[in-house]
Amino acid sequence: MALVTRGFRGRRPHDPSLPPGQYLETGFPVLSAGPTPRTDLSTWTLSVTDATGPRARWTWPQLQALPAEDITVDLHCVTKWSKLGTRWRGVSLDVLLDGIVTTAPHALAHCDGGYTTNLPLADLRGGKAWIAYGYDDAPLAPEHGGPARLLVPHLYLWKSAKWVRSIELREHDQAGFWEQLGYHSYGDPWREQRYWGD
Ligand SMILES: Nc1nc2c(c(=O)[nH]1)N[C@H]1C(S)=C(S)[C@@H](COP(=O)(O)O)O[C@H]1N2
Ligand SMILES: [Mo]
Repeated sequence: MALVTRGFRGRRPHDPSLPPGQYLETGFPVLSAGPTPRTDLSTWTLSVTDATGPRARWTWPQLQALPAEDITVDLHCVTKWSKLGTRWRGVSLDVLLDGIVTTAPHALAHCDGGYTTNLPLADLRGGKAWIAYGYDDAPLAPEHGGPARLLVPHLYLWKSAKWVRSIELREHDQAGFWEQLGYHSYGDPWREQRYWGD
């Protein structure tokens, strides 16, 4: 019996909550392409724009006044770590996009510091994406994107733009920072869409 047990050691079944090629991370690594920007909350705004200009804009107090949700989700980074059951607080993009009529099928998120990432607008809707400003019952730390970041947990974590300041609605797709450098345009961790051609 002991021999049989030993034979299976080290071949534990793959955790079904881990996408292919991912390993479990218990810390919370910080991955930033540049320095952490600091923005004064008194001048901070979040905007939705399109080709015609600004469509909606919220100051920090206005964002705080919108209905918020507590979200528990798994994070999957393209560098292969996944962190399960992370707890966030934020406003659903459904709330922010409510009433904005557009034919634009694409979105490009813009951040303090210049980082960008592109997503189909449909992936920001339907209860799949948030502007998150809380993590683990505390304000979101600056290194993790505070005061507020995009949280799109069904895609690789590079799509969850930290320090997000505007969502541009676009008729034509435009590759963001990592997407221009060879990372996949969509980035579904369950289909292992890491790089161009995956
Ligand atoms: N503005 C901005 N957002 C960003 C990044 C960045 O460099 N700048 N890095 C992305 C990448 S590659 C990852 S994996 C996650 C990391 O989030 P974390 O630092 O909170 O773990 O943020 C994403 N959002
Ligand atoms: Mo990443």
